[in-house]
Parts: sequence; structure tokens; C-alpha cells
Amino acid sequence: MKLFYIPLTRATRPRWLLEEMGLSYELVRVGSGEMANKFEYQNLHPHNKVPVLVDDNVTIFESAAICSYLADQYPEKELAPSLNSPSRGYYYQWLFYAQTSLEPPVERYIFQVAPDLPEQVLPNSEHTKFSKEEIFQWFTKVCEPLQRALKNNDYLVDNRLTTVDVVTGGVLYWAYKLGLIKEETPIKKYLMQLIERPAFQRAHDEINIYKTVA
Ligand SMILES: N[C@@H](CCC(=O)N[C@@H](CS)C(=O)NCC(=O)O)C(=O)O
Repeated sequence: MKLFYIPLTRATRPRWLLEEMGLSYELVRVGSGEMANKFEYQNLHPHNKVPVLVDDNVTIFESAAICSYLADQYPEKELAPSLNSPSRGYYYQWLFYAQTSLEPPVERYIFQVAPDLPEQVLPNSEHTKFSKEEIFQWFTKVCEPLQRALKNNDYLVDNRLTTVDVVTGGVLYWAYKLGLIKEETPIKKYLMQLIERPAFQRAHDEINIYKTVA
């Protein structure tokens, strides 16, 4: 299995999950902005982005899709509720919430604090008109159901670690690094315990020597 990867990007999420699962995988480090020059790379990702997972004949892009695929391929790792259990509904709920509700204000905030990103990463059309304060309020509002869900629970589904915590934790880790999570809230407590996990630490160990895409 190969994971095409850039440190501290969304590619860290499937890497963290692979570490939680204890699977062996090859990390293929690609340089930011470099993929467009490697014509083979577009066969892997239509927008020349990371992550991409290549598992035998299967090539998948989209970080949350990769994570979901891995959880379903290895049910014995118990990182997703079984298909027909009621918990599966909550699992989908939080998975989609992380991608479609929680991540947008965090991404917008990155664009706000780093407006000089290269055009390929931050197209001119994406330059934000929101202030930092407006984005912070948007993020705080979006977090409300998460705060409630985590008030009396350590994890989002069945009170044990599932793939949804990796995807959500990945988004929240960005938010934390950007300074969007400061107050002592259920979300902060949840994130701090995720950060302490050895698999999280291994996935964020950027001193390994990576292969570069050929
Ligand atoms: N929704 C996609 C987003 C993929 C994406 O935007 N990847 C960024 C890193 S977080 C990337 O590859 N940027 C490098 C570049 O554009 O050169 C996912 O979750 O996989």
C-alpha cells in the first residue's frame, strides 16, 4: 500500500489511521506544487493534490474517503461500527460533518492568515473577504454540536476511537495550530487526548526519510 503524502496536510489523516491500524505502508513524499510537473501524478489525483492511496489495483483520492475505505477493508481493526449497526448512522453523520461543516471555516482561516500562498494552492478567486473575527465566530458556531456531543464522551461514536475521530481530530488539530481552539472546552480536552496517542505522534513525526515521487 502506498500513501502519497506531504507533511502537515490532510494526508496526515490517513497516515495517522494507518498507524492506528498497525498496517505496513509506503510513504511517498511529494513536494508541494511539484505534482503538476509529474504527468503520471495526474493519473493518481485529478487535481494534483495529496493524499492519494494506492492499494493494489485501487487508487483513491480524498482524505476522508481513504480513511473510510481503510476502516472497511480491515473490519477486524474495529475502527468503524458494523454496517448495519445504528451507530453507523452517527459515524456517517460525524464523518460528513467534519468534511463539510467543520473544515470550511478552518480552511478559510488558513487562507486568511496566509494570503500569499501560491496561486495553485490558493486561487485568486478564493481570496477571502471575511475578517479573522468573522471566521472565528463561524468556527465557534459550527463547533456547537461537537461541544455538546463531547461533553460527556471521550469519542464521537460508541465512546471508543473510530475513524471519525481521526478525520475530526485532523481538522481540529489544524484549528488548534491556528489558534482557533484556546478555551478549555470539551473539544480541547478531546483533541488533547487524541494528540497524546502514539499513532498520532508517529504520523506527525516529520524527520523520517521519505521517498520522493519518481
Ligand atoms: N478534499 C481533499 C483536499 C486535498 C487538498 O487540498 N490537498 C492539499 C493539502 S491539504 C494539497 O495537496 N496541496 C498541495 C498543492 O496544492 O500543491 C482531501 O481531503 O483530500
